[in-house]
Amino acid sequence: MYPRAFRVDINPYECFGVRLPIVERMSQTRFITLEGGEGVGKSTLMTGLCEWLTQRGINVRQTREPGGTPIADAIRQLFKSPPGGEAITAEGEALLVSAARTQHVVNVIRPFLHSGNWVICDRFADSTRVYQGLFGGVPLNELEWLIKFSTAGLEPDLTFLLDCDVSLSAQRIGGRKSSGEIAPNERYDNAAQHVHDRLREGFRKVAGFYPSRFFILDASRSKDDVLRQACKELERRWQL
Ligand code: ATM
Repeated sequence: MYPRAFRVDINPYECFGVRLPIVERMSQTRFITLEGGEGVGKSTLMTGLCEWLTQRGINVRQTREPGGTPIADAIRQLFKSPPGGEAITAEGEALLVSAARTQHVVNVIRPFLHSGNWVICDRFADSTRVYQGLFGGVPLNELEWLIKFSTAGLEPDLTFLLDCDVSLSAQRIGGRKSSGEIAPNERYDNAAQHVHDRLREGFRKVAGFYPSRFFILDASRSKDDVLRQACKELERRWQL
C-alpha cells in the first residue's frame, strides 16, 4: 500500500473517555476538500454544504485550487492557459500548483481555520496526486515530498470524492458550456474519453490510499441526493 503521511489520530470528541459537549465539538474547525473530475458537481455540492453547515451555526469559508490568493490566482491563469503555446511538463505543473498552494495554505486556509472557520476547498493535493502523478507520470513519492513542503503538513480532515461515469459528467459539462455557464477548459475538454477514464480511476486509486479520510459520493444521483449523502457523513463523523 502507498505510504500514508505520518499523522496521529486523536478522537477530538472525547477526553479520557468523557464525551465533550456539543458546543465544544462544534468549535473544532475542520478542513474539507472536494475532489473528482470535471462535471461531477463539486460546485453544487460546495454551495449545498456551506448552506447546511451555516444553518448549524458553523462559520464556513469556501475556496478553490489552484487559486484563492492574488498570487495563486495568477498562477491558476498561467496554469490553465500557458502562454505562447508552450507545452508545460507535468513536473512544471506540479511546481506551479505547489507554489500556488503554499500561498493559499499560509495566507488563506490556515488563518481561516485558526480564526474558527471551517474551510471547504474545491480540489487540493489529491488533484496533484492524480493529474500530475498518476496521469502525468511524476513519481508519487516525489510528489509526496512536494505536497508536504507546500502544505507544511496540512491535510484535509475529510475528502469527498464525487465519482460518476465519465459519459455522464461529459454530458453535464457539454450542457453547461453550451448555455455559457462555464468557460471551456482548454486542458482536458477535448481529451478523449480514455483520458477522463484514467483520471477517474486515478481518483478512485488515491481514495484507496487514504480510506479513512476519503468518502466516495455517487455523483450520478440527483444533486439533492448527493448533498444528503455528504451531510449524513458529516453527521456520522462529527455528530453535527
Ligand atoms: P477547475 O477548477 O475548473 O476544475 O480547473 C482546475 C484544473 O486544474 C483541473 N483541470 N481540469 N479538469 C485540474 C487541475 N489541477 C491539477 O492539475 N493539479 C492540481 O493540483 C490542482 C489543484 C488542479
